[in-house]
Amino acid sequence: MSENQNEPREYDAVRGGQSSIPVNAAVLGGIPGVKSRLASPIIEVRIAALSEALKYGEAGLDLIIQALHGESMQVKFAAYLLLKDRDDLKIKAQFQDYLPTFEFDVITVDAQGKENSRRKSSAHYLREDLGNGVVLEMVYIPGGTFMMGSPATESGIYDSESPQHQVTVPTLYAGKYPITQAQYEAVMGNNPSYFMGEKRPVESVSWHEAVAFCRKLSEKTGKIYRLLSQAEWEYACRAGTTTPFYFGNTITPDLVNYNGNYPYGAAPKGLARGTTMDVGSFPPNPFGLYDMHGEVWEWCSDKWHINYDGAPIDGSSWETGTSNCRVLRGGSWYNYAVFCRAARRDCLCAGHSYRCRGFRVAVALTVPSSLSSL
Ligand SMILES: [Ca+2]
Repeated sequence: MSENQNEPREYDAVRGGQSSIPVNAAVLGGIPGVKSRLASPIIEVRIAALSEALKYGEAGLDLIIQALHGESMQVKFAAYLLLKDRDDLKIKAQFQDYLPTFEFDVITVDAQGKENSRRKSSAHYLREDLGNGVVLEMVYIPGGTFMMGSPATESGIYDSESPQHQVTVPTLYAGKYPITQAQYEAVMGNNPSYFMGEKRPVESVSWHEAVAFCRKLSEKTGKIYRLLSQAEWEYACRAGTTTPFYFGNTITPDLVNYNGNYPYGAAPKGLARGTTMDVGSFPPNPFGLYDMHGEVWEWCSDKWHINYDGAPIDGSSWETGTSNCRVLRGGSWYNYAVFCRAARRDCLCAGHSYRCRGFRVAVALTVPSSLSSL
């Protein structure tokens, strides 16, 4: 909120002299004032009140912790941003109950594909109940700025990955995995996949079918689910890395499901599985997203363009142009390693489908700019 938070709001009564407080009015300032604002029907007012609560020590912290239990995801998330860096076991336990996180290892490899670092990390995620025990997990992706496309020095690059350009992506949630067959069936009531398995990614879906899934999921949940834009996809895939893969300068079949007969860089040949695998079979990227490289190509929302001349720089989907094709990212079980690079782009007519193409979903969460940089 841009307005001065110390100014009275229309529902505040300023206490002056000996006059009594009007019935149903709030006192500006202090914990009572914060509590009153936290009861406001206006989400932005509630979020601003959380920031104010920080001024009031333990009592204020308790109010922020209580906000984690609320109904509004925006308010919960604002509370999370205010609390997340506090090293307090009481707070961390609350996160697990009301705003869950998951832990994972972030792995990097050397030029030959041998592991050369491993660190523990964690990410916050949302759980969407799709019924019958089927859950959709959406991982928090903090907004930021990155260089989209491949540098001229990268091996195996295509013209379609250039010019490299700076893009700013707003905060979003992205699917932890590509949409699985169980999730697709729970929403659409059918399963078009070639390689059957409820934990395997759904494939053989056209762009139109992927968009229809998002529409139906939105109706079911009341949130706006959609495909990722290609800018969001690449930003989420790179997760702060600038190498061809989030693992480093190459991949191996121990890290990614791709055609191991055709490795990248100095990595040795390896397994070509010739099929999809259960999602989450391989280590995730630094954001906690799985299977971005390989497994299935992922439909993005954008229309196809042969390069990035004129591309949006705000993370939005590129909707202008006349192409009937839509963008696919990340490569698949079928592809050589070079096709699985973070920068690599492919396309297919929106009505076509194939057994190496699936999708991942995104959901936006509006976070006030005053909090998004916390
Ligand atoms: Ca993928």
